[in-house]
Formats: sequence, C-alpha cells, structure tokens
Amino acid sequence: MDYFTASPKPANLDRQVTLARAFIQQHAEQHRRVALVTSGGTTVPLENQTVRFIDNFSAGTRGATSAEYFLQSGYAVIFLHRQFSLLPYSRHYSHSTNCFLDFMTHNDAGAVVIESEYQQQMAKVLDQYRKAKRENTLLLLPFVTVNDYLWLLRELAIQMQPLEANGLFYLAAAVSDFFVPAARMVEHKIQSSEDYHQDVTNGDGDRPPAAHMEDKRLIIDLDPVPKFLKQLVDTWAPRSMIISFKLETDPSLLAKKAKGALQKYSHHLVIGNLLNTRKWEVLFVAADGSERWIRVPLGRRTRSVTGKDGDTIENAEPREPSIEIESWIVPEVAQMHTEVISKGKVEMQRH
Ligand code: 9Z3
Repeated sequence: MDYFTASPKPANLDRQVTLARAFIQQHAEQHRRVALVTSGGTTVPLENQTVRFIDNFSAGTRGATSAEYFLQSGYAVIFLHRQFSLLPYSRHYSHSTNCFLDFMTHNDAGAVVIESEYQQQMAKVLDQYRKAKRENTLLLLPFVTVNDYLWLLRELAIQMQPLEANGLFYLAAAVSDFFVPAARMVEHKIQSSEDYHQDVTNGDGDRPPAAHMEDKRLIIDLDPVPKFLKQLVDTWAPRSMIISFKLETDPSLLAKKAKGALQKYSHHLVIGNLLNTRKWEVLFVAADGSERWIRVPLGRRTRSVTGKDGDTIENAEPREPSIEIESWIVPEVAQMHTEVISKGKVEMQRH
C-alpha cells in the first residue's frame, strides 16, 4: 500500500501548508528563488501515545547555518526543521554552549545590556535577522516524527512546483531509514513488567506490533522507510534543483555511497560528509560525475590542558574550523543553481 494511504496525516499539516502557500506565492511574484532547507533529525515513535522513540543524530547546525547563507545570497528560505533544534540567527545564542545569558551584563545604571566584546557580532546577526523578518524571507516549519517530515516534504514540494527551476531543495535533515508503520504501532506505553504484558496479537495480520516484550526483552522490528528521494525527484519536484546530503562514519564508504545515491535518484548534487569531520570537510559529487572535496582551515585549539609535570597536553576537545564551511558550500550551490536555471531556459527555448 502507498505510504501516505497507510500513514496518518499530521494534525497541523493543513495549517503549515497554508502558511507555505502564501510564502511561496509572495516570493514567486517577486521572482525570488526559494530554498527548502531541511534540518535536524526525525524521530520514530514506538507507541501511539509516545513515551519512547528512536532518534536520528543531528543538532541542526548544518541546516541552520546554511539557511543564513541562503538568505544572504538572496533566497527566501523555508526552514523545515526538527522542533527545538538550532534555528537560523538564534543559533548563535541558544542551547547550552551559547546560552544567551552569557552574552549579557548590567551597565552602571543597572540595565541589562550586551557585553561590549559581543556588540559588533550581535549587531551583525541582529541586522540580518531583522532584514529577514522585514522582507518575510524566512518561514520556520517544525516537524518531530519521520511521518510529519514525509507528509510535509511532499506537500511543500507540490506547493513549490509553480516556482519551477527557481525552487531548490537542500536536504540536510537526518531522516530515519526505518520506521514503525501505523498498523503495527501499539496505542499505549509498552510495559516492561511481566505482570502487565500486553496482548501481542494486535499487529498487522500475522505480525506482532513492531515494538513488544518477549521474555523480558524489548523486541523492535522496523520496516524500511520508502525511498522518498526517488519520489521527490521524479514526481513531487521534477523541475527543481535537488541536493541531498549523505552521512557516513566509515571514510572508505563515503564517495561510493554518495555516487551511488546520485546514480540511483539522478538528482543534481550529493554532499557527502563524515560524522567526525563534517564541520571542516565535505565531498561534492555532482551529476556530471565530478567529485571534489571542500575543506576549510582548522582554527587553533581553544583549550589546552596542563599535565601533572606542567607540560601542555594536546587536549581531547575537537578542533573547530576558523570559517563556517556552509559559507563556502552555499555560494557554490547557488552558482550551480544559476547554471541549472539558465540551462532550463535554453531547453525551454528549444521546444
Ligand atoms: C547530513 O549529512 C548533515 O550534514 C548532518 C549535519 C546531519 C551530518 P548537524 O545537524 O549534522 O550539523 O549536527 N544530513 C543527511 C543525513 C541523512 O540522513 N542522509 C540520508 C543518508 O545518508 C539521505 S537523506 O542516507
């Protein structure tokens, strides 16, 4: 059965689509390019009334940072993100590493102000944030589950069709490969105590629920998520530029897997990255077969540790890049998008 026939439509989908429709229409009229940036990880709930779920790794840094550079390059951005993950602009002052309170102080009159050393940088972020608000170029749409994500992606792609080649998909979200189909999801919290074991026959046909207890063990049996990228490229957004990300941990697999994805889905670009080095190097694999690394310089170690005998020890803190790699990725992508748009125009003239 088709995924969308078998999976419930999210309750807030219509409201989100209404917001997106107005946003896209405004920017279509202003002949602005629109980038759909996906960001953060999707969850897979194990119960309908969800207490437990499986999550996918992603802080949302790639997506939130890239969204800022797309806005800077003149795009309008639909930011499809995991609820409570990093957001463009506020990411500079949110979550535990950048708590906004650390940037503030009292002045002599007792008023709360920004510390002088942060003034300049914050003024820059504030200006960009206010510009995006004034021009209504940033639309924030949250998802939580992989089901929310898939429904939204499909609906947004359909809404973006009138933009034709001016639409761009930049799929940085970490999307679950496996999920619990609605027909095999239990309603209530799975009970670990044998005294409260639930009936395991209420699954789909002969199969028990996807998550259930058996002899004090929790058994989780997940189905594969349908290959949505194929549907996006072929059916939902056939005229847009589509860029996907490929995350691996084994360096020897990355290029092969990125090329494989491009061959399988025939979209425009796969950006490969490794979990441990993703902040300073990415691999561009393009539809013309070209393959090249983009690397930004690494900054100095921010913290060193003094050993027992007074020696400085190389610390365990990962090094941070001195430049945000997205400030190099996004202009390259925008340039490729310009080429895709002009090629589309040439093709249209030919017909
Ligand atoms: C990525 O590879 C992103 O760059 C990261 C960003 C998730 C690594 P952070 O948010 O991390 O900055 O912490 N996203 C795509 C991951 C993914 O699930 N890709 C699928 C795959 O690799 C294809 S859609 O198969």
